[in-house]
Amino acid sequence: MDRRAFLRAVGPTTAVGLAGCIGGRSANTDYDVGMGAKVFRPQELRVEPGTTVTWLNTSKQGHTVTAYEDTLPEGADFFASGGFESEQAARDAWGNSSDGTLFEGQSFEHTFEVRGEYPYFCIPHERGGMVGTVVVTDDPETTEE
Ligand SMILES: [Cu+2]
Repeated sequence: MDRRAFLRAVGPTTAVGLAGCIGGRSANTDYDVGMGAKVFRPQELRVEPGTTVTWLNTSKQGHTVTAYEDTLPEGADFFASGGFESEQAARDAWGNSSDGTLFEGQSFEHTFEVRGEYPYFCIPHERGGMVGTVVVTDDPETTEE
């Protein structure tokens, strides 16, 4: 068998195998920040302005994604799972009825337009250190500011 005939023979099989593999992976990795038992992974995410970030609860516990309102960049929108208008509203709603909780497999999205650092936390696990940061920068590949 010459090389071309060999490629024809194995080509389609290889392509199908790869496509299946990629498809399977994207189903599980179609998010930017995962939520573990008491942790956001990665803890710091760097993105360009205009990026929509997706959080996915990859654990069995319920979590929230709630911005620290006082430390948002100037002009930036507040964000919180449950769609609350303020950090206090999110805290109150969670305290009253666990509103805003993301259960296993549920996701939350927010689009970041304004450059700067966005610290956020999980209401039930804040004291356990479940906090994270989204950094919106023109140069997300660099970790130097
Ligand atoms: Cu949590």
